[in-house]
Amino acid sequence: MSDRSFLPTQFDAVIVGAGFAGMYMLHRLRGLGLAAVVFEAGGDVGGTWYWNRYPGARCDVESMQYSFSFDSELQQHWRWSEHYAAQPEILAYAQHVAERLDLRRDIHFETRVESSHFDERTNRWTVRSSKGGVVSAQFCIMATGCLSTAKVPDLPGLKSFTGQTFHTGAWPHEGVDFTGQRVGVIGTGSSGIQAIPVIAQQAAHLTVFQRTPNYSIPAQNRPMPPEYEQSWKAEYAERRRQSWTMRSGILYNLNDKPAMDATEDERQREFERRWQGGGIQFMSSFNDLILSKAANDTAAEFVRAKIRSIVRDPAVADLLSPKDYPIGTKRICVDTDYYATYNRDNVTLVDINAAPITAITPTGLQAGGRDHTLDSIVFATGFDAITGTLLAMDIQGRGGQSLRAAWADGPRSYLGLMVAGFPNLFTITGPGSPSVLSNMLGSIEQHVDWIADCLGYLQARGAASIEATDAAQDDWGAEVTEAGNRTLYPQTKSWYAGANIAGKPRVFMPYIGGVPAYRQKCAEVAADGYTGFRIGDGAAAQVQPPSMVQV
Ligand code: N01
Repeated sequence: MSDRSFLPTQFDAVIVGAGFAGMYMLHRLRGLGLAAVVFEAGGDVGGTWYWNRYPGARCDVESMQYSFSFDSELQQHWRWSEHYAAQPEILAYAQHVAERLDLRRDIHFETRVESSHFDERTNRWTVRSSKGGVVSAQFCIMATGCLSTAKVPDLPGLKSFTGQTFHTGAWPHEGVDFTGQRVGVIGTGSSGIQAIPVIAQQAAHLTVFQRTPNYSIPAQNRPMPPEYEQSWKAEYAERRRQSWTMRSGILYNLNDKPAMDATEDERQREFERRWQGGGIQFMSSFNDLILSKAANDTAAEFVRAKIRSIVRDPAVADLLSPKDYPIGTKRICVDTDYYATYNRDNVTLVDINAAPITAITPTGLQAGGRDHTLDSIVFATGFDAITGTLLAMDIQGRGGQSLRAAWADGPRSYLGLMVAGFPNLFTITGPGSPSVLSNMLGSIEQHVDWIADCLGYLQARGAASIEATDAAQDDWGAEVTEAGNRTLYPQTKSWYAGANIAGKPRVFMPYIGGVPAYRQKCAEVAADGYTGFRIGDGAAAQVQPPSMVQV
């Protein structure tokens, strides 16, 4: 057996990240006979599901759809225990896939990529890892995820806290026992909303520090009904195809009627039906909820009325009710018992919009001049989304231009797949693709398949490089912006637009034109010989390594 701590320096491709994207990419590249290596910062496969182990972590896309479709045997034999799978089960699924496809032998764990530089003479990328290793590869494929750089606010006194602090996106693997503790949770996005009800059951007292209330729909989670599982398995291929015709890439029943065409009674009945059905399909109650403010207001008011009916203290219900942004324009949350948790005697809600946190103290925190004594603080404060992880690396393309400089005014890309000036560098679910507005697993598969087909094409042609043209990138950027502007999304300060990170350019990053339009565009580009890309002929030079280097 070869020593796994030493690698030859030459590869056809380096893949950064061993979440679902990196795993499937590796599988596809092997199928093309390409030599590929994966670098992964974590200790195992799973990406998001490796890191986000906070109590209550669960997917908001139903299990039957949040899974790989490329392996028919796998989707037939794998059994999900719940309608919405919890994090341990999704991680177990990722591990099962790694074993089934024998992926781990080409993955180097606990190895963070620090830099990746393009050499124009050789058309190759030189990739350096945190362990000091250097490899060279013709292609560099970023499978780094959209929500992988956790963000802890830079609050004064943070280091002075004598209790424990946690971030939901980097949760200790051994778990945390909050029994008997006074716990503070800062943040009420999807992660906070899932964690709060579970922590409240364990902690002596839970104080939730809320800056912006969020709209949340009950998951109505349940054990997987066997007949539902069977119905999917009987028609998996066809249902997957149908899901690609849906804007979100998720198959569910979209009501094709505008909200304002319905009577008040019809609207209430439809919203109620969706609320009882649970989950993000609430936003498909009518076809214009993200397009028309009047339509959106009716859905938002329905949720506010639900909050008032669940939360006993009217003042708390009012604080929990979002009022100043349209529903769905921050990622809609999906919960189990979130609002009802505020009826518990051991839960307090603090409005840090009115009374901001001014400092973390040795014994807790100060908000609005008041001291809150805490044993543990949980930061559910989100991520530097979509671009954060890419920009944390030192990526340099043609002429030594850094990605940070190229994206100084916001990310620019062609189809979210490639960036002009960065030949042979691919991003899986990058900015400008449907990514976080879609079923991530479906979008990952589509990107990986597109990239693999593209590399197969280049291989057959003996090409050395592929690069997005400036013109194609500009046109696509305009399309992404226009698609965003046709919706209510840009009206809201959200992580979709970088608004949660100080100094980040305010650009609506994902493509909201829908999965069908996007898939069609990608397919047409490929079928037409990769229009909008410049292909450089002549084989990539093989630069001989000085020796084997440690990675
Ligand atoms: O992060 P978020 P998240 N002081 O950015 C608050 C996916 N996901 O980890 O809105 C005080 O949404 C911030 O307040 P505000 C999903 O795509 C999916 O919860 O900026 N508060 C907000 O309340 C999701 O959207 C699933 O005013 C501060 C919260 O922290 C994405 O991940 C589960 C603050 C951050 O919310 C991110 O969700 C979990 C500060 N300095 C996550 N900084 C499912 O599949 C931030 N906040 C169900």
